Amino acid sequence: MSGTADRAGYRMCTQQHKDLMSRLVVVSNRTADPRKPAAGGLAVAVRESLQQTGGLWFGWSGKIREAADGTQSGQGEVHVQTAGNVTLATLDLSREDHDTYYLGYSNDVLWPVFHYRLDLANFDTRFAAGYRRVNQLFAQKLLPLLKPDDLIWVHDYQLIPLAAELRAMGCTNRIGFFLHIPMPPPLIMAAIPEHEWLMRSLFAYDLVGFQSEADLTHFSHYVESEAHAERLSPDRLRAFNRTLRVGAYPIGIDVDDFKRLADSKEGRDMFVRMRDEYSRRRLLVGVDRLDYSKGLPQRVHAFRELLTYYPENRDSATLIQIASPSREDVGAYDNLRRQMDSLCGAINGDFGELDWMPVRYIHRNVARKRLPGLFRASRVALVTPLRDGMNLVAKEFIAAQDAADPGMLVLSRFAGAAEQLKEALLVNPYDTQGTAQAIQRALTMSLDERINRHEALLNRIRKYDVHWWSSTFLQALEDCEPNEAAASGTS
Ligand code: ADQ
Repeated sequence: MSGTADRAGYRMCTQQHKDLMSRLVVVSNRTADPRKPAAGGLAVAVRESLQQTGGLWFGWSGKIREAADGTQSGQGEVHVQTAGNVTLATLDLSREDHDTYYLGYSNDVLWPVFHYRLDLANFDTRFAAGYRRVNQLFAQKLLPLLKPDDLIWVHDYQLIPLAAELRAMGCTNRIGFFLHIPMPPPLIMAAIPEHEWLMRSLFAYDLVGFQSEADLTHFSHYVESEAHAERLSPDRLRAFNRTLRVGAYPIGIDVDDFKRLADSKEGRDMFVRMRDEYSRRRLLVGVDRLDYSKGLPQRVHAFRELLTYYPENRDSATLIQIASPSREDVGAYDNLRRQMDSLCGAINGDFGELDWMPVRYIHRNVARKRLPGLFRASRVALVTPLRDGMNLVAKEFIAAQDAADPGMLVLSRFAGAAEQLKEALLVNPYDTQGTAQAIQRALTMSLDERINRHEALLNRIRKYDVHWWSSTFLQALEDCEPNEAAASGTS
């Protein structure tokens, strides 16, 4: 990873970043009030970076504005709100834009393809038009709010063409982009009818960051083979008359913050409740959004194999699988929900006893403050996505453990986190028997081995935490030379 910066380097970056004169402008599909406790890694990192410099956070309000006459006129007004030294600027979307940009292109084209699921993609041409229209709308509404030396940080797949749209309107600011989800190999990317436009759009940024070295390699291969990009140095590519800096910046968590949550009264109460409730059992845990990228059916199959081939786990091993509802208005998610209901029902029917249910499947949101106690009470975490940009649950599980008696992480080799978390038990989630063997190994691992592995994992997630991630990315963006062709755009 380009995480070559060591702890000293990280401190220097943070210090330099605090001294920045530039204002930070963050753009993401959704925003959040930075004064409220943040739920995920992105919100934590963005909140902290914004609070250091003061800044602007721009995105969709989450609201759909229906125009009385059915036209597009319901959208476009920017709502500005101040939250401490951060300004939140949001806009509503029309029904048509929401359905094509968000449900359509973002969630029914880019999400499946970037997670290698061509079979689930729906290449409807109206979606691409809506996606471009909303990125143009974002650019139009953002431009008047910008100051000349603002540093702009754009997040994720919903906003790939935003810099190209801004450049076309004359914006010359430094603009960075971070992709939170995987970058697929060139031939998978090439299945998207608009792939050339999308990848060319990325060259309107000054810096593009990926979660892993594998993602960075896929992007480099794509632009070298499809766009004849020239590699100027390990982190600089030239194509479309632009020089782009690229790097792998694996996102982390705020380890101390998560540990504090584990040690809070609620965290401890939850731990004691779970430990007492399952004192005769061995607890396994999975926490995910209910998404087909997370490999949930394969995980339940692997757990079934565990009970079949290692019968000593019957009447003992219990899997708590929390799967929060997600994108329920996209068809593929409905199928997954039905599949999970049936798989979990079958395993409980086939193996359950009057006083033991092998799987407790919870299809609801669980409050974040309850997670650390649940993680600490669990002997094993199953983080087995079929593809994942990073996966923060893997890191949260490590942070929540008791270092004197830690639980073990079973981690998919296809999660971005696997590049960093080598001391976890890495599995191929498609190989359900192999995964069952790894789970058995985790359940029977000696205390010494668990302690050693956990120590190495904890050190790594501490070194490359969320503060390292944001400060290293922003420092690299600051260091980018103003691009001679910045205003010419690439679209
Ligand atoms: P997500 O796909 O949402 O994020 P992930 O990184 O696992 O995936 O989780 C984000 C946060 O949501 C974590 O803090 C986790 O605790 C929380 N969470 C997940 N499921 C939950 C549940 N059922 N109940 C309560 N909380 C839950 C995208 C990419 C990832 C990447 C992140 C950050 O898909 O690969 O790691 O962005 O870049």
